[in-house]
Amino acid sequence: MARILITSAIPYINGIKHLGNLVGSQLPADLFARYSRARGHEVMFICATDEHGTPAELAAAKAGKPVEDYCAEMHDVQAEIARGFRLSFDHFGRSSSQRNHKLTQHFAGVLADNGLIREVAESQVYSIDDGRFLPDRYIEGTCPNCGYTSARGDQCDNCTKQLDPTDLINPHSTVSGSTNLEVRETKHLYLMQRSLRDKLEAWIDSKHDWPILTTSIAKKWLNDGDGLQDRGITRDLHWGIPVKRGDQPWPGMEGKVFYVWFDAPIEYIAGTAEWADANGLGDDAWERWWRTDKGASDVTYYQFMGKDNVPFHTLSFPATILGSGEPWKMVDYLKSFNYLNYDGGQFSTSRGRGVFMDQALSILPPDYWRWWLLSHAPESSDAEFTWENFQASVNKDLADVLGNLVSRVTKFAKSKFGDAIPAGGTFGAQETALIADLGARLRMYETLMAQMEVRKAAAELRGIWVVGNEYLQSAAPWSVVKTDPDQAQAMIRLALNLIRIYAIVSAPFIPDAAASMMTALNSTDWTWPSDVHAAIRALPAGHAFAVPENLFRKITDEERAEWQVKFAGVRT
Ligand code: B3M
Ligand code: ZN
Repeated sequence: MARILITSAIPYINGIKHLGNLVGSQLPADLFARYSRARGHEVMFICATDEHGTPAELAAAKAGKPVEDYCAEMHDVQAEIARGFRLSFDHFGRSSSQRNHKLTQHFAGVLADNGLIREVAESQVYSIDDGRFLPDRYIEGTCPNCGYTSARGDQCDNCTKQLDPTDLINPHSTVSGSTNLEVRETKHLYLMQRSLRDKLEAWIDSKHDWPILTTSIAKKWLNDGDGLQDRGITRDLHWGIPVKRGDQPWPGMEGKVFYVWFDAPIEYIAGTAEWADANGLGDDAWERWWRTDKGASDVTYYQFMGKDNVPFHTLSFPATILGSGEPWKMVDYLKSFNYLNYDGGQFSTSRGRGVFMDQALSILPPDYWRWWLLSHAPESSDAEFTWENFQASVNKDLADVLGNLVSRVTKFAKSKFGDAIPAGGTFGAQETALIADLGARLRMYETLMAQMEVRKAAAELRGIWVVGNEYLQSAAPWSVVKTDPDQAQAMIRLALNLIRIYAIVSAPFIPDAAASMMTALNSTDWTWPSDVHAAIRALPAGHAFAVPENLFRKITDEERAEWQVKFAGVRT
């Protein structure tokens, strides 16, 4: 039994995420957490909402709510949707927690003590009428590059050029619309990442087994000309973690907060402390996952995220940890994902294009989405959601292959042999061959799951379902029962046990269907079928079972057409 720490990138608080966000971090992390638990490992699976920065403040202002209230409400909304998708976090924390305040201020303090923080004087746009600086999305104006009139302070959405607020022509405040702006000097703290470059490189180079996507992004930012810059870790904002040096005030930094990307990854640690607090446990309970001097040296730590988050997790966050000089657990394996596109374009939060998590659950149960998303995870390249593909996968894989096997076997068994597993006959050549095939496929499935090869593992699982169907097709107990009822009983005994094995191994992908299958089989024994010979005989003759409700329904062509229109958003 190993100890496995798993974190998913923490979703921004400002709105409900779409399916592309889900499949890029939280869902595959959940798959791996469920699988690891099923194999008997001790798992700590942490996620949280990312509550700071300009997106949170602006979304709250748009909703007409104080930012604290907005974040508290949206946290509950996201937590509820996560439960709806059966995401099995041990804790879903909040980056605005007191735990994160304390830890973030602690890290800034030790980094300063270690000489890794410097103060930089900068020019920033200040709004006289609003009485505040206007960073990032707080300012809009005309793009100096393309003339687009709604370019933001950090980027032009039209031509994608990265901008500085001071670059904008005719700028105005997005808070008040005021054009009464001036450039003022302000001071910020910078983390001196450059001086940690060699340490970071050595650390990245020691990760021989990382996916190419992860390593190539890390290396690009490490080596590209101006890749590894010292980085501003403070902002002139109201909402956020106040800049302090440990628990001491930081002279000259009054009224400033830490930059959202400085505190967000620290929330992985703080979220585990929140978990301990929520369960009435002491500090040692979370420190044994995070402090290598307190038991975490035997933890293996896995992170899951979309590719756009990789630089922050391979360079910035490790710079914080390495720079602290303290014995914190660092990531062992970083699984990153490409993008999921939507029906010939991109998912777009601002244009409402694509399927969002709440909408998905309003039309179909979570297993349907989990199966499609995981079996099409954007691993080696970007992937695309189309309604045709979704309909085909659900109807074929789930309804025809798995669902049909379960309903056919249980209904036939009940009608011919009653409510208990029949006792007649013995396994013959066909059964022996199936058991051998199943064993080999299960070992392959385990290997792929351990390697987090999500798509390939899904394909192998589908293969495991298919061999059961092929067996039934050729063994044909429904015909054999007429000539050799004992042999038909042996086949059905095997098939009912096969359903239990399918429930256990499928549960990481489709937990609800797996639970229904186990309930129908009247079993609570979720022991992993490492020994297929034993597992195929686990439910003995005489064991009662029931016919479950239909596990999966098919998606009709009419539904597909209707949803295609409904989720198209406003195309431009
Ligand atoms: N909230 C970005 C995102 O949701 C950011 C991730 C933080 S991980 C520490 O994609
Ligand atoms: Zn532009």
